[in-house]
Amino acid sequence: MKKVSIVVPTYKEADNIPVLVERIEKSFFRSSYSYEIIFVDDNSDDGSKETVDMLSKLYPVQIHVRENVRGLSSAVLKGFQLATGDVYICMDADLSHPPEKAVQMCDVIFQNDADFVVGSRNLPGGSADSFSLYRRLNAFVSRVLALPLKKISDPMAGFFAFPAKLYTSDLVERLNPVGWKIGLEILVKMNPEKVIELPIVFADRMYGESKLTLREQWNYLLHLKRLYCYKYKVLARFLVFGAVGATGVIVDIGIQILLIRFFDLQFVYARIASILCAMSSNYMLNRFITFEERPPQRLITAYFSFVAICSVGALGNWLLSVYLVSTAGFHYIPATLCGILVGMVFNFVGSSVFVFKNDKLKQKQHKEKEKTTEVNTVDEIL
Ligand SMILES: Nc1nc2c(ncn2[C@@H]2O[C@H](COP(=O)(O)OP(=O)(O)OP(=O)(O)O)[C@@H](O)[C@H]2O)c(=O)[nH]1
Ligand SMILES: [Mg+2]
Repeated sequence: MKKVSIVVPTYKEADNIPVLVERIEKSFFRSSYSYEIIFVDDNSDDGSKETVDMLSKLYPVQIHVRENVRGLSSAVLKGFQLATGDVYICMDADLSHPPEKAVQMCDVIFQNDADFVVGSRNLPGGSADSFSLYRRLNAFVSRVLALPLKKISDPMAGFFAFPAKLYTSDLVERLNPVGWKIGLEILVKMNPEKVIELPIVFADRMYGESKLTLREQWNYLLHLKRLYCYKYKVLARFLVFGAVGATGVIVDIGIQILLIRFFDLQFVYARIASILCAMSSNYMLNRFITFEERPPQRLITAYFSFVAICSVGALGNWLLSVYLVSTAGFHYIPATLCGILVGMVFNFVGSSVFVFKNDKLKQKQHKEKEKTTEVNTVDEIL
């Protein structure tokens, strides 16, 4: 008999736990699978542990309470680490994911040889009708942004299953999630051959509060950036670097207008100030977005090397465009574009090599630190 491990991350879900266990038991009782449920709880202290301990006398359930770590993704990974089944399933505790679908997901894995099964809200037969307009719009934009990573209808899904044998130690090494979308992370990094989606009707949570916060939305963007850099490597990072550069142009022009119009500063000085502001904002954005997983050790030194590199890049940009116009007979617009491109490549390479160094050991340490300080819940953010 095949065994299924159902991993459920929980934070303050004591009221939902008994209902969830009952519904899983009921559907698996009629199936040809045995199961275990592993709750990974981040010290909710709301009776969840006592509830599961009591239920464990009747059902194959256990709870692992983490005292000092917080975070949905790392909780799910902890659950997979403890799992002993042939198939791993991840689902929410709040009954948004119909527990009855779990059996069907296993059937699809065993009978259709699927490598990954996703419970999708966006297929015919599935839905998330109870979502507010804001959440629907949010889900739509998030979905479109994730499309180039994996072509599935619901890349945001938190209800998914895969055969345990695909969860290799090599995969675990490469997982580095920020925020909530652990399913997408595993999908991109496992890169399973046969992905099958099943429609699910997503229900509003029954009890308890949502932990979806603005911070999570930001984490999602950061997560996408990481996955794009994982999949498309240097090209993705270069595009992010370019986007940061474009914001620098806006800062440069904006500050210049401000200083000249409202502070009556002479153009020469306004120019110095606005260029410095743009360089500083570029540095910060690159530090916290483009190269966010490679924080430099010495912030001030890194800042000055960034400014130095960008200054050389700007000089190169100027020299090349002037040369193209005066000597090579280019029109000034293509000449300027060539100058910008070459300057940007120079800045990017210089920043990657000298400012935000790709030191594997330090990145590993940073990743470990991130795992233990992950914050996801609303009460810690407010
Ligand atoms: N272990 C752990 N579980 C968490 C944490 N935050 C949320 N969860 C659980 O992860 C699952 C999804 O969280 P939800 O709050 O339901 O998030 P959501 O589904 O996006 O939002 P709503 O359904 O509107 O509440 C639930 O089972 C939560 O209890 C956390 O920090 N640690
Ligand atoms: Mg939920």
